[in-house]
Amino acid sequence: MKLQQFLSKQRKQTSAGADLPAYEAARECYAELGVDVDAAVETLLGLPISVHCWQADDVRGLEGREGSVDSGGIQATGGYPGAARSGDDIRKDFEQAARLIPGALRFNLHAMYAETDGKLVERDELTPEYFATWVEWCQDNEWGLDFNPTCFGHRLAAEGMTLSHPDSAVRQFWIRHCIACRQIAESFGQKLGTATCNIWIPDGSKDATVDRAGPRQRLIESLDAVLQADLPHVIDTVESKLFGIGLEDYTVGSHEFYLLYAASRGIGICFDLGHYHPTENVADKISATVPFVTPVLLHISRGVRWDSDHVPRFSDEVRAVCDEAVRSGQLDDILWATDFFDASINRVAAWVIGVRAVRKALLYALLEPWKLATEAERSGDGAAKLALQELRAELPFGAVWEHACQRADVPGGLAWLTEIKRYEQTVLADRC
Ligand code: RNT
Ligand code: ZN
Repeated sequence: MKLQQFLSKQRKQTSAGADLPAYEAARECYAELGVDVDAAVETLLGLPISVHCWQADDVRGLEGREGSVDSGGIQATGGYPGAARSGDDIRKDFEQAARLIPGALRFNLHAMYAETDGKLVERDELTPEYFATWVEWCQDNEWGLDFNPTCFGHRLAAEGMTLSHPDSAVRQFWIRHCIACRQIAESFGQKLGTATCNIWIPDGSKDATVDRAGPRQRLIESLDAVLQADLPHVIDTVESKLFGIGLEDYTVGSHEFYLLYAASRGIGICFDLGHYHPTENVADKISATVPFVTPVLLHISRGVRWDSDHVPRFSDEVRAVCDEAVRSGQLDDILWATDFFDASINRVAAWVIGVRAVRKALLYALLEPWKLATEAERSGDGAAKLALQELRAELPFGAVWEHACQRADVPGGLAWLTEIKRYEQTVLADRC
């Protein structure tokens, strides 16, 4: 069968809503294992995922810079046509993506997406007014809005140092920028609930670093200065990284550094799935962290070799993170966000695939026969526990996912891809 034929058949199936008996059967099947499917779907659709704006335009931002941003190893590769060229394009693209993603959403902006009407505004002079259109748009769509200082892609970040820079004038610039960003996040929070303000910096060095303590000491002082004001609507988080291209030997904001900084200052931590050793288990960090540091903000991404930002999939790793988050019983202390960029495929589709994969993995976790498995584990029946984990792959998960999509009024199966193709032909094709 040709792909086109398959897609049109998919569309018919979905609009007919013919999956109800399948859902009923799935509900019974899970109920036998002690899982309440209706409750799982309810929880699933209520958990907000904060979707990053920077997938739409290959992390270019709206400051009028040429080319993509590569400082700190952030580099989108690929030349697929149709990248967003303006705030309006990004909004339009995300509206299309959101129509195809089930469940509650938030939007996540970087400071370099300020809309200044052509005026040059330095990053340390940004104020909430430059984000007014974003705020109104989120209000209209009932999405929350999150924020990030942009400490890369700037002449004062060109040496690979920002908040830990040895030159106090450079450091002060980035401190002022981060303070401005917290104020902007506070203004978002006042209008839309709360807003995360997540700090990631590219600081590090390429080779044979001899002063590892100095930059870290300076980073502590800078962060303390940034966090001085008490802003009730801001959720502050700090994000570590293992290395960046050109910063292979040393990262100032390493995992240990930020985890301990967050614990000592009572702020949150951000775990980005692409920022650890390839065999390091991010899922295991959740239960080790939440007793001490909350919230845990998760940047769902997919590391492939040296790139930390491929489109997430319904992978073992993402499923394990979702499993651990659900098992922790502390979903209120865990915040979901995405962070990836792929310029080699349709960018709106990349958003849809990545965010749907996270939502799917969350559903998979919420449907785990966890009570039975813990019972087996506690009674020392390791074989039963293992068998139950294996059984998960045989359960009628697809029927529940299809139902969740219908509940959220978005297409199931591959039917969403038809919408993307239509959008590509009618909107993206006109962009150059
Ligand atoms: C960078 C971090 C950060 C983001 C960027 C844009 O490696 O993951 O979270 O701000 O990806
Ligand atoms: Zn990230």
